[in-house]
Amino acid sequence: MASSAPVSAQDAASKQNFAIIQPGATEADIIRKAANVVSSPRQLRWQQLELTAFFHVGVNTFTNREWGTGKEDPAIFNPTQLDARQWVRVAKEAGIKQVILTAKHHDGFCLWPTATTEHSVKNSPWKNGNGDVVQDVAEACREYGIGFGVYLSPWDMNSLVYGSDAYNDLFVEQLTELLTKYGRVDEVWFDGANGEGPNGKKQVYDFDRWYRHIRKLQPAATIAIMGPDVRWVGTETGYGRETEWSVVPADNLDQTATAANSQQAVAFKPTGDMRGEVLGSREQIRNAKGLVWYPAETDVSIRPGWFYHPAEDDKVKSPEKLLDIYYSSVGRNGVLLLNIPPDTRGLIHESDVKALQGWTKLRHDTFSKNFAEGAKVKASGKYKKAMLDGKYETHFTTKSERDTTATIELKLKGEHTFDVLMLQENISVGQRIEKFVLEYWQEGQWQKAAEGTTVGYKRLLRFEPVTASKVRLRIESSRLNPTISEIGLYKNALEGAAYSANERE
Ligand code: FUL
Repeated sequence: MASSAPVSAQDAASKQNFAIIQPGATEADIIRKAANVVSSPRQLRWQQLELTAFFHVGVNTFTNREWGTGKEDPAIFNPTQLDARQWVRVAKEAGIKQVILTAKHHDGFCLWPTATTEHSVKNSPWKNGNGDVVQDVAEACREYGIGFGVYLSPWDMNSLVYGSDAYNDLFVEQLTELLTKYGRVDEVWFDGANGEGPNGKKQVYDFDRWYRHIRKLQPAATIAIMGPDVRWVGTETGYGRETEWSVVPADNLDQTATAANSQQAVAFKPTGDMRGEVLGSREQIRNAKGLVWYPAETDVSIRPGWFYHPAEDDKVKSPEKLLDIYYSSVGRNGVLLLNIPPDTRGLIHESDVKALQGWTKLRHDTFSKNFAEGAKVKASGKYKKAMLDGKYETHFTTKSERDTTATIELKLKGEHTFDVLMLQENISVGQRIEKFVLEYWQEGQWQKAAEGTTVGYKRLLRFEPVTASKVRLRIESSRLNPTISEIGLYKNALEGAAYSANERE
């Protein structure tokens, strides 16, 4: 008996992570197209990581600054006990699945012995100039079985060719080194800063060329932020949007690349304001010329700054704050990118380790028991059991595409107290749900526990604790037949955490 709704081979082949809207398309056509845009395989892999980390380290660690000048003496980079295995182990123990190292920040200092400049670890006393932080981190990631990514700042305050075509060539050489010498690279992270170089000139970045180069050398890597695969959530607070669509308008889709029908091609360049309150509502896609799957990454630092500063040792975010951030990033259809900056010893500081351990315990204590497990499911649709089979790839859906609402009733195994709802849509089919309500049965009637708008890859909602043996999820609005891959009910390990924080600014 089939207990799942697999995506048929034909469906899978015809589904893409973009759609072109022809002039004259009706609103209904556009909504249907939006509901059928899906994540690319590399985007799906990335989304399923849920937790990723940044390691910001470099000359700023030693000058106690957030941004350097490009004039630093490489000799100041001199960690006494640098141990990348400790960084990766600490991250892995916190449930982090991929890390991104600042191979070069805006100051231009390279953490690997590059042939492109003298401004690198090869001219620092650390390991007598024979050290390579990129290699150390890449190897530790392989050893611990987690993903590895690089941050390479386009802005370079040190390079004398910055502001000329030669800089674009130099940047390609730096990418070549990073993407060919260290094994598999899973993410390349470009931020948007574009300041002046040493000669006062600004650079016109040749992003198209860089993207093509990355696709050629590491086709599975996601290109984030100033890149086509992953979007900045619009704030550095760790708080995503309550309504977060992964399908957003893109009016600059390259029609030629798209016509070639190749997922390898980079068919669009990110533009537009990423800070808006909602980015992919019906109103926003109504006049779009194209649509793309462009999911949100939520970056935040565990400390006030991105780099290590001793004065911030007692300002590390608490386990409770990190839990709130977890609900508001991973729980809002995003991937969390949590920065954990190594200190001047070259170690993750004890304060950060302690906070991460506390956070991990809170998540474990909350999510290890799903009160929906083993429930009897009543729903007007197909593959009801798929919602509780622990497999993301299988999902419940309604009987036909026209059924854009659904009621899913769960008779729990006994009475339980819970205050967290977890929902997942199958994003290999598309993101569709627009409005849902969770109700529980008490005193002979249905009472509202929580309500929400979008779901996407994962939605976590907190509410005042309720005690019940019967709940129902009503999907009130969806762009096409909705899917639910998994459903969960949990009791928050943190008392009094039943609030929905909104601290985007
Ligand atoms: C920003 C940079 O300017 C910060 O220093 C930091 O690297 C952050 C993640 O991206 O644009």
